[in-house]
Amino acid sequence: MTSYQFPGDFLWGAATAAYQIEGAGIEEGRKPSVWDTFSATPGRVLNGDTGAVACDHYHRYEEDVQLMAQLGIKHYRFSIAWPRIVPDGRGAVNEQGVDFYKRLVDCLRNYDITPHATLFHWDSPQALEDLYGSWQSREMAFDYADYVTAVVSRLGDRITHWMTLNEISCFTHMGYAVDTEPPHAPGKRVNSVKEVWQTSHHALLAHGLGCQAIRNASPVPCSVALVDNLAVTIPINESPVHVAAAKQAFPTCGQNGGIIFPALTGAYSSALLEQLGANVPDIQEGDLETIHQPLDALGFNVYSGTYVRAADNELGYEFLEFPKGYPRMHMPWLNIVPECLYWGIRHLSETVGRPDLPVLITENGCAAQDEVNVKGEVFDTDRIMYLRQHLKAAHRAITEGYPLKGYFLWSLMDNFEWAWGYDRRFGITYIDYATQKRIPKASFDWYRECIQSNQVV
Ligand code: GCO
Repeated sequence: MTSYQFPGDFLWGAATAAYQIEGAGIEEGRKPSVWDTFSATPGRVLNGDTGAVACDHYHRYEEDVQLMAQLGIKHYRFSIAWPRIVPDGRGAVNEQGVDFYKRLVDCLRNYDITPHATLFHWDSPQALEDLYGSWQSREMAFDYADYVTAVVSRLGDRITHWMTLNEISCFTHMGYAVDTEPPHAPGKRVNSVKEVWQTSHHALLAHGLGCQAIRNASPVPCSVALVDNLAVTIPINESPVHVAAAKQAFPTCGQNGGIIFPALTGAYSSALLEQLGANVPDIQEGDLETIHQPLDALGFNVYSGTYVRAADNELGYEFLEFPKGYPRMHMPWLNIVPECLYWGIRHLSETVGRPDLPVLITENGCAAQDEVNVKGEVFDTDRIMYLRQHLKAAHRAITEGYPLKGYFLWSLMDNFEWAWGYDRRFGITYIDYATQKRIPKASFDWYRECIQSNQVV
């Protein structure tokens, strides 16, 4: 019998992000982010939903921290909203915004829950979009670093686990797409593939400068991580030829070669550079050194993967389409491929070449079509199925010696799912948005049980 027992020091947590849960859009000095503008623009977000109220976490954080305590997590990943701290993007600091995070973190610590703060989860100040087009400008990286200094010098006595940026590919490549409608803020279409890669290059620079800013501003030693949603290539079966094909395909899958490679190795992958040709972004002297900062961990957000097989072609591999009817959760891209978690970690070690770097799963979870039954309960057995399979893949990674140290479930509660608004629920706690009532789902109880027994149940 296999027991899916985890190591004694494994970190169990849950994750959220500011714009998705806080609400209080214009309160206490906060000014609009690009997501406020984007969601207020007709046709951008499903049903015209916005994050103006969201889960009203800004006012209900104590109740939400109690929920975390009930769940038994000892680690909580949340994000800090740049437009709360530096409402104009640069310049004056809004101390009232800082105070909110002081209250939140003090409350977490009262319950013995360690805060892990993401410094940027997509809600950049609208003022900087108006000033210079956000990530289109190199200046964004420097303004970000100043904002980071403002945060860490004020909260560094309370927070020692920092994450710089969340999913660079999403807020750059999905926000400025060239030939498809950008589904994410700022929703601006640029003219060339090169310009898109320029936005992610600026974000990488922000990450590098941000790491330096954190270490300079922190009053105590702290841990610094990047959070990336690397695209995971999965061998159609684990015979050596397909494993080799999955490794070969990894740098050109998604944006891997131009994001995770420079961040963790100091160079864009040569396979990607070759593919991009004239569309390689402008890289100034010293940029790659700045981007390639020492990290204490890599945060890995993982939901799905792409199957690959060995092929008799120039590349030696081919990406496989999902067949019609492949099982998926409640998003078009959420194909159920639980091995993605294992293979992503293995690629970080073997393909990117960083077996030394501790990995935290900073997001894993799924949307389901949750319904509250007549007894007021939510039986999301589909979500439990999804999560259980992914935790088994996590267990496999640890058993084989890969440096996986913790897991943050996405998400603690239903929230504003970006362009999908409130239509898609990723929480293990149901939110009744009309009343703001929190209803723990069956998956909440399941996860509590896993945490308590330190194994997959
Ligand atoms: C991320 C996303 C989250 C999403 C989640 C589900 O960091 O991956 O930004 O905020 O809500 O991934 O799509």
